[in-house]
Amino acid sequence: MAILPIIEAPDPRLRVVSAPVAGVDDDLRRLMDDMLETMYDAPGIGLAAIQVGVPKRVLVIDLQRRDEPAEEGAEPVEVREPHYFINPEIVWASDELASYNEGCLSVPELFGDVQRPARIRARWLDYDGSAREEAFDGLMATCLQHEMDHLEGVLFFDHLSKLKRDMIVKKLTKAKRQKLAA
Ligand code: GNR
Ligand code: NI
Repeated sequence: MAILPIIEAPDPRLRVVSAPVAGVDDDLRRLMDDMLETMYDAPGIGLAAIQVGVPKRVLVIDLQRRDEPAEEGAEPVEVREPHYFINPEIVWASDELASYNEGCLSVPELFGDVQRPARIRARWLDYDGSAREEAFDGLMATCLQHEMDHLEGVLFFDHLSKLKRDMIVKKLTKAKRQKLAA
């Protein structure tokens, strides 16, 4: 497994529309393993393939990951619950919306309240290529929609008011300029 560099905005690669995956094979599973390791290392709760420069409709999510407080003197116990989504589609979304203060590994240190459907039903291919369909709510619904936006080249701040979006883009552009000058 490998930790891959995460692309940060503004970068035109994050605006690419990712292509459907034709088949689930060992190469794709290796990519998903690397994405998961990259996400845990960052750390984040989700990662889309385009964030590591691969324009495929693949994403990973793990909301559970935390180091459990261990017994005195014992090693911390890692609790992992990875989810893999290939070619995900939303087949139903609630009219009811939920707001969450979202962040993004490609938009470091900046946050904004985004409104999205509170509940969704999604269809996708699993790690082994089998078809799945399930309903989600809470943070899982928010995170899955955030990741699926990445597959369309959409970032969370695209959902904010022009004023807030412009503020974030300005900060990102300044941070990038300082990085290039360093
Ligand atoms: O780690 C992440 N946290 C997060 C918090 C609120 C809403 C969405 C997210 S996803 C983000 C990781 C990321 O950038 N995924 O694309
Ligand atoms: Ni993101």
